[in-house]
Amino acid sequence: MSEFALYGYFRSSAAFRVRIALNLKGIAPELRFVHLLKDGGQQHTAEYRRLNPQALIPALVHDGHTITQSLAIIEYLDEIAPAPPLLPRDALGRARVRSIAYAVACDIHPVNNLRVNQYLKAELGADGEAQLAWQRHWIGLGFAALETMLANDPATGAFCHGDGATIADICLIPQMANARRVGLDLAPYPTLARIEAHALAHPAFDAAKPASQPDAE
Ligand SMILES: N[C@@H](CCC(=O)N[C@@H](CS)C(=O)NCC(=O)O)C(=O)O
Repeated sequence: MSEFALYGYFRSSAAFRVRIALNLKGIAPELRFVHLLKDGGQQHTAEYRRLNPQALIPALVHDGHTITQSLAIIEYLDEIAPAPPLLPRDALGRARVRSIAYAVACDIHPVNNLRVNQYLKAELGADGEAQLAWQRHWIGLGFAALETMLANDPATGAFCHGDGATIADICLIPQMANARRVGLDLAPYPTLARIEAHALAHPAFDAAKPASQPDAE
């Protein structure tokens, strides 16, 4: 029998992505908690760095093999457990879904990460409000583009691409949670908000929410 262990933190949106994918696939991993703030950040311990030299979560261990990077983990899960599929069958559909997912995972999320905020504070003197303004700026810029991409495309359905959940939704919904946490006004993004409401009605998304995790504070 396969064994999975997920290293995560309730508030991490990258771990949130992997939790959604695991739930959609019906895989219940052992949960191992890495507190990103306690003890100077448990992601920096030598023990965790042996798993992920990037000192970032999530990491998934499957039968002794460690995988890092949420999208690599999610595509791996999609390959070993193909139902339900998290990518469309057609090449153009897959490209569209990846464009949406990467807009979040490669362009919005990295500049708002904890270590970026810590650098802004320690090296550039940005206080709490300045950090929030930074995050709202970069999320808003990315969301404006995503709103245009999704609102004007007939391929958009109840989810980002048609009526089934894909990696686009898996990236978007955790980023919406981050946007709320930093107080971004979501009124300019009605399509994103509609997709979020639809996704969160799905048990796989709902159960993956930060507040529902055993390590939630
Ligand atoms: N591209 C990575 C991003 C991982 C990432 O940035 N994780 C954050 C939590 S959402 C983290 O571990 N931050 C710790 C830090 O910044 O020190 C992925 O998709 O897995």
